[in-house]
Amino acid sequence: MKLYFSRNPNPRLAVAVARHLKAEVSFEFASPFAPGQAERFRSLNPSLSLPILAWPGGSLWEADAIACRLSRDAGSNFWRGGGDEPDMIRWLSWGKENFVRACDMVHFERGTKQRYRIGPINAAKVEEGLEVFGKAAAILDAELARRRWLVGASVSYADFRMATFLPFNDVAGLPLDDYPNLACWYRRLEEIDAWRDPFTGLDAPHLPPVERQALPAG
Ligand SMILES: N[C@@H](CCC(=O)N[C@@H](CS)C(=O)NCC(=O)O)C(=O)O
Repeated sequence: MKLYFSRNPNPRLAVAVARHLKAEVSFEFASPFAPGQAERFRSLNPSLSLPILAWPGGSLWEADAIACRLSRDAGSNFWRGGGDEPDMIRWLSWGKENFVRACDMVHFERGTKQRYRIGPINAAKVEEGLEVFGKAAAILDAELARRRWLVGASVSYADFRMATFLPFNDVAGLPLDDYPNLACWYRRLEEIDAWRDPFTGLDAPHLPPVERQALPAG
């Protein structure tokens, strides 16, 4: 199987999962939105977004689905099964609507839009994102005061998914350190090689830089 990826947040997440699980996949950098590339990828994912997992005669897109597939293939409980599965699904579902969405909103304005020169930062959108972030981060911080990981006693896909945008916080500037338990949890994640540097040894161009003046102050 082949995992098509870029260095952007959701494909980064899928690469980190594959590496954490030591999945039997090959990795190929892709750029389906680049001129001339769409036709090659449309049959693999009609929306053209990454990550995409492909094999002769089939494909799967969406980082969550790919994580589920790779975890099953590896015989791992990284994607929780059994009694822990509802708890994991709870965090995936809540995260997408709350914490991950908030991180995405702010990162899109301060990161993606600036990298790809698709418009000035919309301050109202950043404010809105920071407000959602504040509420969600407080909930996670209280939860992580009582536990090291979101589900059970070891890291799971719920932790990786929740953290999708945090490796990009140099440009997003989310106030993670205002939430000490959350910040501690993220430091624990960064101790995992596959999370900290999923792209080691892979051939993939770096993301376009964000101009200094677009970075959050401080
Ligand atoms: N819901 C999708 C989101 C996928 C997505 O938004 N992918 C973006 C990167 S974060 C993309 O394909 N960007 C073009 C690229 O990276 O070349 C998932 O979880 O996989």
